[in-house]
Amino acid sequence: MKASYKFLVVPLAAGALLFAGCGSDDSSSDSSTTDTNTTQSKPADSSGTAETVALAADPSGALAYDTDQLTANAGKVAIDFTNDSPIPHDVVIQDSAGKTVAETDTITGSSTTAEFTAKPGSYTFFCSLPGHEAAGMKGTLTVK
Ligand SMILES: [Cu+2]
Repeated sequence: MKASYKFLVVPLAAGALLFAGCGSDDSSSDSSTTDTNTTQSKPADSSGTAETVALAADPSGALAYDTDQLTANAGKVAIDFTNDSPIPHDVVIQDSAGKTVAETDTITGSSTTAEFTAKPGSYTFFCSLPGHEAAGMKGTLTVK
C-alpha cells in the first residue's frame, strides 16, 4: 500500500468504452450522465468567475454609498450591491460615453448583483432613484 508507485490511473474516455456494461466492480468509473469528453469546446477567454466589487448604500438611510471610488480589473465584473437601509436604491453603471452597461434591481434591506464585461477605462456608477444621484449617490469605477 505504498504510495510511491508511479501508477497513473487515467480514465480511458476515448477508446476503451467499447466494453461498457460488463465491469460491475468498477466503483470509480466516471459514469455521470453528462457528456464532457470534448475538452476543447470552451473559448479561451471565458475564464470563469467574475471579479466581485462590493458596494453598499449607507445603512442609516442617508443618500450615499459607502464609497465613491471603485476599482476592478478588465473582464467580467460583478457589482455586489448591499442596501441595508429602509430607502430603496439601485446601482447603474455607465461607460465613458454615457451608455448603461449594467444595472441592479432597486432593493431595500437586501443585496443584489449586476454583472458586466468591463474594458479598461473609467465608468461612472450612480443611483437612479429620483434625486439620489444629485444628493451624492454617485462615483467612479476605474477598470484597469
Ligand atoms: Cu438611491
